[in-house]
Amino acid sequence: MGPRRVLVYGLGVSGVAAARHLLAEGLDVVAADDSPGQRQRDSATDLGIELVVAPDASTLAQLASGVDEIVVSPGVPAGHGVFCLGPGVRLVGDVELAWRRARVPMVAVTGTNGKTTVTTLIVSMLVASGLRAVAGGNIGEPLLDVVAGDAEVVVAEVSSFQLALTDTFRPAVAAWVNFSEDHLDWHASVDDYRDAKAKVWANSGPGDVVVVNADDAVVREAAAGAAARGATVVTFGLRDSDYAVTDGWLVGPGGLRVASVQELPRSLPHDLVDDLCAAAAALAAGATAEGCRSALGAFRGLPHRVELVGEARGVRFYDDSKATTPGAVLAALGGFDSAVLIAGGRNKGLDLSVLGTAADRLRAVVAIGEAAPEVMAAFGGRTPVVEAHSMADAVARAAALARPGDTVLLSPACASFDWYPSYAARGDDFVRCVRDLDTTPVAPDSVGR
Ligand code: UMA
Repeated sequence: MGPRRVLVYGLGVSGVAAARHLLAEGLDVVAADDSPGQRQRDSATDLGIELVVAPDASTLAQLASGVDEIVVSPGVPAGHGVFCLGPGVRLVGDVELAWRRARVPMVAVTGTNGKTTVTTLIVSMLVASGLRAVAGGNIGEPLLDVVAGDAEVVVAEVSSFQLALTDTFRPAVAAWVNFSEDHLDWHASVDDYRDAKAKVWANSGPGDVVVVNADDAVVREAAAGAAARGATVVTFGLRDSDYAVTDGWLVGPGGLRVASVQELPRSLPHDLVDDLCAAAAALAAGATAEGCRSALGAFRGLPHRVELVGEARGVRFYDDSKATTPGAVLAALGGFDSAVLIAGGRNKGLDLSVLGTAADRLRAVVAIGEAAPEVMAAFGGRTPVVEAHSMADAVARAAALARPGDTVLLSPACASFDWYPSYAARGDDFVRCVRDLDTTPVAPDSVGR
């Protein structure tokens, strides 16, 4: 018998979905939220459930003692009181709840960078192969809603926050795109973050496929456990992997030609790695090589991810506002020989000094936002660095520093919340400022090249 009364902590997108599904199953649901806005209050009213606002420790303990399980929203951080209630309290996340209800094969994708792109590609590859595939999870649509739909294959983008609260989650195919430091404002340590990610393979065994970045030591090491339990390991990477680039082709096991690099609208190094990962996962989940090829040929990238947004006097401007970690910035810079980097914002507790390792690819750096001093220190002496106090100022300074043939790249390594409500708003502002420079509009078929 499942639990009869459940507390849903956090009434955002995933909390509302969890409450709705549990109510429909006949459970008693109560919600708690530390800072509910009108939307959360309206949701509670619509659902007909009690909403407890910002419970203190004793109210929370009392609430917990009256429920069988607590559904914790992914945004509730590791240090929150809900994680200190003691061993008698069962905590669960929405991904685990969705998994318990899933009736069709599931593909999971995790990683520090690129997981939304890979998830999107896998769905397109499966759909182009004639399968009804639907994406859910961190990408936006609550996974509980997706598993309740009519998909033949569910492709779940899963974050470390979501994985931390899984237990029996066992996707048939699970890809771990890459690992680098992130979310240290949520996780207690980088080891805690890695351990949460590794839960994507915690239950993988015979019959399951784990898709492994061959060039990432952390990912490789975690895969060893899954391999020892009998899971099939499939590797991807630019070279020396089951899926790799050979003679200008994306090639799979047995010389399977998936797509020619020339026919891809995007072919920066990190694009190709994402493509290889997606093809490996999609083929393991029932896609055809032709389906993969057609999806890759049509994929022009997602907004704010190394997106070409303008050109002026021989300088190309790229919006990579989604890059909120140094790892993402280094991956993006790997595609350019000479760039002016605009970086900074609100640091998520990460070590920004590693940005300095890309100094030889950089003409100059424009530091922005709260983390500007850390960005400046990362390049101290090795690269010219200036500070800008608005996006317009940053774009104007970057344009002045760039020479014909250079790239200006907004790739902040930080969250946007010091200046903007979201990374998307930051990217949109960058694009506006670039357009104000009187740049040449970019033809769609040149995006991301
Ligand atoms: N809340 C509390 N206490 C807290 C923190 C939050 O009560 O300590 C409440 C907030 O007041 C709010 C609610 O919880 O009412 C918000 O819940 P949430 O932050 O868990 O977010 P959801 O709206 O449920 O959205 C979540 C994911 N959000 C996070 O992981 C932070 C969404 O990923 C996901 O798309 C959605 O579920 C559907 O599955 C977003 C994200 O930023 C896009 N993900 C991170 C990323 O990609 O880097 C991991």
